Amino acid sequence: EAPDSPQWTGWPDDDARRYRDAGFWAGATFGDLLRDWAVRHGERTALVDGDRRWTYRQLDHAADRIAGGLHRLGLRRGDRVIVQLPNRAEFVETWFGLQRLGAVPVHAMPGHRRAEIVHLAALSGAAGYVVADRHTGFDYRRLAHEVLDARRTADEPLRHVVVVGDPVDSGFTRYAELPTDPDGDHVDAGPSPGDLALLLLSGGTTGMPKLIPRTHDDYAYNARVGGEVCGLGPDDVYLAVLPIAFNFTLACPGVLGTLMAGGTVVVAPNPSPATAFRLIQRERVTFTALNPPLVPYWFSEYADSRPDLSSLRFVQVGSARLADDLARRFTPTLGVRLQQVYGMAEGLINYTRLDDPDDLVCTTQGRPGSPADEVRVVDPGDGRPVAAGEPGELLTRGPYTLRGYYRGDAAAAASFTADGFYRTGDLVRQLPSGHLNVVGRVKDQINRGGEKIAATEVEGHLLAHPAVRQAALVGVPDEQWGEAPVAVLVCTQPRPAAAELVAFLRGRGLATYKLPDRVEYVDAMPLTAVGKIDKKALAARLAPAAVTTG
Ligand code: J2J
Repeated sequence: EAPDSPQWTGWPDDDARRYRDAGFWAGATFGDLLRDWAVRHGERTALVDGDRRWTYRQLDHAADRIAGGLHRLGLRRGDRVIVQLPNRAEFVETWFGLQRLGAVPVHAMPGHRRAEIVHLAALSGAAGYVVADRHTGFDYRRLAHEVLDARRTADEPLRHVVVVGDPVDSGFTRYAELPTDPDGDHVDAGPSPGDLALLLLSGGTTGMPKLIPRTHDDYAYNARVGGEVCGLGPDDVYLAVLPIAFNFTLACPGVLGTLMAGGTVVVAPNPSPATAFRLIQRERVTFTALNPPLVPYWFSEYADSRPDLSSLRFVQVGSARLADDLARRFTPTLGVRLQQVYGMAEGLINYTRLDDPDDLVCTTQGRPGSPADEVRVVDPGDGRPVAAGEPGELLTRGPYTLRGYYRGDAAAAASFTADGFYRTGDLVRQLPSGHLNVVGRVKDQINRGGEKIAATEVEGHLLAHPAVRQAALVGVPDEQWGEAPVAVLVCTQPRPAAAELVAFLRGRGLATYKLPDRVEYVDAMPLTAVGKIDKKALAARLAPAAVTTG
């Protein structure tokens, strides 16, 4: 699909021209880029997964093989393909194979279940689904069957499921046995740099999660900016600890930024610090990215096992607010420089710089990566700029920030100002240096240690229970996660037990991380002046010591 296709709103011509003229948009697709890297770095190691290693040339060949195989299967340029794989090399192969074909990966997370995948399939109109056989005790082939069934009579049904590993008797295509495409006829139909390259999942604010359209041009720039900020070169080795489909891990600068620099990507099979430390030592890893809940685990595992972390140049921490105290203890404890990253799948990525003074690194969430990133801090009520240094909602626009969601509705359009700024829903304070301090949120979202939960989505599922009259999902401070979801309910008598409600949500196919940690029952919800459930009041009531009424 071209950027101006009715599926999504691209950048206005003037801006697009500006971004191209300035060289931000380099005019290459990811398929082209991988070919170029293979020419330049052919025999260098691109990718490491356990004992398996890929040179750049081998990764390039793998992308051709996957593109050809998916093409023979019947997938075409522009088709959307849900990719739900753990941190394995096959994610990278598949991703570049899809890029070369011009098909569009839809980035699901390993934790997503029926509710999320069916929604993603419907919203994207996905024709394909690539899954692992099993991972962390969960059978993705069963999930694929459920999704296939749910989409059978849809206008845009799911047509192909590919299983990395063993499809057993599922009838799905085995990844290792994708058909070969000797003619290479997929190559003729390659995508253009302005085409849709991937769909990222939004954390969601209202209703169900939205899809974020990213083009080859804008996403490649996203990765390049990160690489420049971090000073990446061919000697860098990136360890993918967080889910590889996450924007942070893939492109900030992550996997793509590292490959762009001619470096090596190592995938961690699980996020434990013990695994990370083993791989850092074995592969001489130079940087990685973590979420805040992992930080205390790194501290304690480091104290226990005293690994050699001397190869690490820096560690990025982002996706939720890192407590100042943990930030300050980071370098003294691990002997490694810290970089805070405040980003969003919608675009803008802020980084503290590697040569920033300690105080900025420990107390801010960085500043925009690109000189072309525009930021405004406004009063969320009237949209007027706040006084310098005062908290307000962050609005942003730029060469890698979306201008509209994929197949977005009117509610989705409300996420943008008339002049194309994206409303982040985050409350920030901007320092004279340009660094941002994330101080809160105006969006109805809970950030569980980096995993985003759209309150309305879970509330919708709770309201489907026959005994639930009113439901509010509220974030409360949590020692381990920073914030955890609590369900506040008005129920009919006899009210259902918390365990029953959680089982009910699971039964509806909801990802585990969205399940409330606690259920509170009230007789009536506190209301705002306009009659909406007053979540601020609920949160205040729940935060200090939980008071249960009703
Ligand atoms: C406070 N809140 C933060 C931070 C994100 C890099 C890093 C993160 C993401 C990401 C990403 C935060 N302190 N350091 O995509 O490439 C919250 C904000 C933001 C939302 C975006 C990347 N870093 N956040 O987390 O799309 O509320 O992207 O708007 O998942 O996470 O969430 P998401």
